[in-house]
Amino acid sequence: MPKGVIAKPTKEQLSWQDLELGMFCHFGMNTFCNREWGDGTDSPNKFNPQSLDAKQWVSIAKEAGFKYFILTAKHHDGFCLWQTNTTDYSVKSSPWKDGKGDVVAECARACEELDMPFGIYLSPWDRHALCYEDKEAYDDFYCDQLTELLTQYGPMVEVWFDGAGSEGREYDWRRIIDLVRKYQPKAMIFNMGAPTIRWVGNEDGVAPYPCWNTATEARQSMFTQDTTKWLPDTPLWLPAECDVPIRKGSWFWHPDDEDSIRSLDELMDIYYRSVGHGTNLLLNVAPDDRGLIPEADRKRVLEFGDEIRRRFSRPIAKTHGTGDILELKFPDKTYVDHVILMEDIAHGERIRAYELAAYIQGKWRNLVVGSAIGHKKIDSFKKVYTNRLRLTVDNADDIPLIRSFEAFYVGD
Ligand code: FUL
Repeated sequence: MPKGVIAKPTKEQLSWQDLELGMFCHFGMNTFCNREWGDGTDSPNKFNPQSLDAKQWVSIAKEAGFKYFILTAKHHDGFCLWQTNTTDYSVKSSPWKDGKGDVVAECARACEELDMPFGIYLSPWDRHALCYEDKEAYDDFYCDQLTELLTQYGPMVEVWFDGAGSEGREYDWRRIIDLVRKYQPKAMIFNMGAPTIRWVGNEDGVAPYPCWNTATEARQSMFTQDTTKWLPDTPLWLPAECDVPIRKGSWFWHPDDEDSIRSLDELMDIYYRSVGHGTNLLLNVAPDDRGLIPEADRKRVLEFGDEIRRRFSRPIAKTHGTGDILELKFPDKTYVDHVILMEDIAHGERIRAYELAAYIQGKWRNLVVGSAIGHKKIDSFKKVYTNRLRLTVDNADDIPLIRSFEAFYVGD
């Protein structure tokens, strides 16, 4: 077995990978204008959610089993959801709460109350700010906005830097990243500058397989095949995050398009191909113009959480161990149709090839041939009746460390 230098995660990356499931929340001027990308000219008068309740948003996330929550503090239209001193184009100029409201503060408070890690999205591309044309002036402006967000709203789990609209544009990433490191050293940095997590490269919520935890590049946005230019101190351990909206084709709420809400089967398929491929899944659920998550989305998100729990909260048996071969035995023969494997990635991603087999009528029958395990691999197969399963690692960069090997019977 070759023993080279194996990349390892930081302890913050490790805990972030354990979160697995996050809720993304796109809310802002677009919510009131039936748009996905405002051009920055919509009047702040339009922003007036009559019943905004961030606690409802975060409670839904909590109840469904999501483990972090990310809000669009500013989207491409430049409208700021917090009481910023950098521009008038914000909640301050809106009729909502007589200009005294602060959506970022309400989300941060709800997250704190419900013990939900909180993060923000701050679009680098800004279609409102006049200074956007002046690179240096805009870098100052953006850094000021980021500083406000990083210093006034408590601990952050993640800062989401969206590459969309910024193709070909350079920002002062050194300065931006240093701000995150200074004020929120534990926060994950998404895909730009010196990221600690990378974009999976699509907006379908799915990762390829294998999706290794190490990478030296990732796609910048949906609008270019180019990869982002990262700073030299970007770590090699760079787990992927899969983002996807619950309503097909839209990140913001639009009236009368409940039909676009993904079915439970579609969401489960996404789950298998994101979390089940060892990445995190960030599912977007958008509040409407009342400032509430609509009932239809709420229902689907809760069904999704229930289904994950129904399938995977009660293993038939589980074990862990070290070495190339690990067996999982049950007291009695039973049906099995899923296995969940986790590597102890604190020591790096070591396994490169593995097989799963079941002992049936006196013989080992092969069920699965795989490559990466990493943080997690969910394998589903046609049900077998057995009392023994076996994991064989065929290729690894160092001694395999299996954090958990669990078997399930999910049924139809
Ligand atoms: C994209 C943006 O253009 C979308 O509006 C959305 O914010 C998505 C998460 O990222 O690149």
